[in-house]
Amino acid sequence: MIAITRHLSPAIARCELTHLERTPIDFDRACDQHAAYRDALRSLGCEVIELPAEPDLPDSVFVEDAAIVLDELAVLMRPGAASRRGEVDSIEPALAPHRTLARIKPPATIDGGDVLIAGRRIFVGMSTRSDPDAVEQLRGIVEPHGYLVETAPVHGCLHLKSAVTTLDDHTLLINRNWTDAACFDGFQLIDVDPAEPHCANVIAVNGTILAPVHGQRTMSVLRERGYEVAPVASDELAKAEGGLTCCSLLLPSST
Ligand code: CIR
Repeated sequence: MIAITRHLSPAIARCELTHLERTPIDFDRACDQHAAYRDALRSLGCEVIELPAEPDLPDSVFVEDAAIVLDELAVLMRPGAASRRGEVDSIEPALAPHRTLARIKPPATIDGGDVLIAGRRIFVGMSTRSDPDAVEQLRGIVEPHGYLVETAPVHGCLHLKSAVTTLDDHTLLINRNWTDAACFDGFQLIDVDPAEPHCANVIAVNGTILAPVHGQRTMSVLRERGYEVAPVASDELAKAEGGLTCCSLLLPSST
C-alpha cells in the first residue's frame, strides 16, 4: 500500500471552515501529529510518500479531497471550495505514475472526502461541497469498471466520510445523526459511541483500524467486535475540520 501525504501548508491558519469557529492552530503541534500519523501508516506497512508543503494552498494537507483512487484508475476531483481547486493540479503528478487519470469537469464540484468506496459500491455525500452533476460524471467514469455509484445525505458535518467510513468491504462505522443509515443497505453497521460523534472517521489499513485517540469508547466497541485498533492523535488538525482519512490517499500497490 502506498500512502500519499503532503506536509502542512504554513498558511493552514487560513483554512476553510464550515461547522467550526476559527481557533488558533498550533502549527508545530499539528506537524508533530502529522508526522506521528505518517509513522503510524508506515508501521502498518505503507510506503509513505511525503509531498512538499504548498505555501499558497492552506488546506492542501488534506490530500484526500483532491482525488479518489480505485484499483483501475484515479479520478481527480473538483473541490467545492474555490480556494482548494489548485490542490488538484498539485496532486496530479504524484498520482500519474500509479494510475490512469480521469477528471471531474467544471462546473461540477466534488470533494474526495464525500466519496466512500466500499467494495464495488461508491457512495457520494450530498454535502455543501459536492453536487449531482459531479455524481453523474463520476458514474460515467467508474461504472464501466464495474462500480455502482449511489448518493447519501450529509447533514451536520462537512463530508460523508466525517459520518461514515469503511472498516472492511462488508462493515461500516457510522454516526447515524449525520447521514441516512438506510442508504447503506447490505452492510453491517457499527455505531460510534454517542458521546464521540466525531469518531466515525477512521482508516482501515492492512487489517488495522487507525482511529482518533480521543475516541476511546468507539475504539473499545471496535476491539470488542474483533478489530485491531491503533490510536492516532489528530486534535490539532481537527481545528481545521480535518480527520484521519483526509490526510492520505491510499493506493493498494497490488496493481
Ligand atoms: C475544508 O474545509 O475543506 C478543510 N478545512 C477540511 C477538509 C477536511 N477534509 C476531509 O474531511 N476530507
